[in-house]
Amino acid sequence: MTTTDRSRERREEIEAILERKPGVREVRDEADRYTVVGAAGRGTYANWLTPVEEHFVCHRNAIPEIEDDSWSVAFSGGLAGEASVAELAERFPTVAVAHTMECAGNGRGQHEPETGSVQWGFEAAATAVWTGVPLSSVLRAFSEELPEEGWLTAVGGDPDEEGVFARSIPLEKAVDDCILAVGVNGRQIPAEHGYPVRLLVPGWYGVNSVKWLDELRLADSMVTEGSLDRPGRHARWQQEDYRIHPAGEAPEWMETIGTADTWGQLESDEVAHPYTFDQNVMSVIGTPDGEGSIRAGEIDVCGVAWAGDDSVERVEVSFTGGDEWTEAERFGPEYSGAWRLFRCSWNAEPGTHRLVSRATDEHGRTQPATIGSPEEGLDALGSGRYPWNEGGYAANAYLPNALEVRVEPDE
Ligand SMILES: Nc1nc2c(c(=O)[nH]1)N[C@H]1C(S)=C(S)[C@@H](COP(=O)(O)O)O[C@H]1N2
Ligand SMILES: [Mo]
Repeated sequence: MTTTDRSRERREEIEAILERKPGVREVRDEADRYTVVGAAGRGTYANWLTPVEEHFVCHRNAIPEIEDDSWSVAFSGGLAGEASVAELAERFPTVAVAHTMECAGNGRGQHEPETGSVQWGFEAAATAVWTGVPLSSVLRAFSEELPEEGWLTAVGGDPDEEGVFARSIPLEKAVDDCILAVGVNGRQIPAEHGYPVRLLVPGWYGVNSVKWLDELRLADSMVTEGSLDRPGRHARWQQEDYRIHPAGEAPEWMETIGTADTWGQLESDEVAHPYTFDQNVMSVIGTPDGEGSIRAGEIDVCGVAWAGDDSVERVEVSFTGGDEWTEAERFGPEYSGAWRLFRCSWNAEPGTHRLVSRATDEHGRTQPATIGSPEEGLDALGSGRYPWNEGGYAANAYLPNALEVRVEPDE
């Protein structure tokens, strides 16, 4: 397929998604390589549950045409066998997990100078309830004996021009809380979200939750070139893309790492170029939404905050662009891997105000105010800035997410 054909196909796919999902809008992708739509407005972040119509979509290849649940998942490496989706659903218990899906490129559009690819602001985040079967039960059933440690590689069924879409996660995470999902928010997973089955990795960046799951492989190491029994490239999406590295530095390929925690990797010397696994602490204000103006008086400022599989310990809101802070109250559902709602009351006086939120996770890590410069490299973290990185990954600075609110006198 030529680049123009691929480009036309992508445009058609995006148009069709926009028709099905009124709550999203297209996001700028410089290279036109991804199918990407994001939440259309801030209102999404004033609710705990994101309707599928407002849930962002992100993938690289065309949606594979899959007819029904006779689609099967193959097990390989330290696993053996094959199971159709219908069989999986019948054989294993049905469970549900709440998960905040966040693209590792969320906030990429806030890097200055600009990095390539999809220019997300904060709209590549959404929370849904995914239903399916526990991955731990499946792995136990399709292995002779599960080892204590290892890596599970998930391969997507989407045709990739140069190889496969494959991602590896530590076995420890796989058996802890991952599921093979067949449903979302009470209905069958729509095609663009991975029908008929996807891996769902609660609290980790979206890229780990492989859609249109085709194969699960258990091995001692994460995927490297030549480690799958398939033609083409295997390791691009694990070892090259989705790595946090300074401009001009090629990420070092690794077989295994000690800590998967993304922020932990950034802080330690073990991994020079962190992998994007669990999500960094983040928050977004949902209401007021900055559209139009509001009447002066006492109002509730409401939003969501998350920290991957860690919990959110504190949320603060500033009505003065970050000069003074008020502690917000966390409320609503509390699930590991999903965001929490926050609110605080604001006595809005006439004028224009800059509202911003910042969250702190259970390890005491607070969202930095800004993203650093390319020259600072990953050391920016030491001076309290989120590291500008060439792929624009895992950014969680709070000032770029500030919103302006116009308040009219209340007559
Ligand atoms: N097979 C496959 N799975 C994939 C992708 C892909 O390109 N192919 N994109 C990943 C990325 S980058 C993200 S952010 C999430 C987005 O999931 P969603 O479209 O359901 O929101 O899917 C992930 N799973
Ligand atoms: Mo993504």
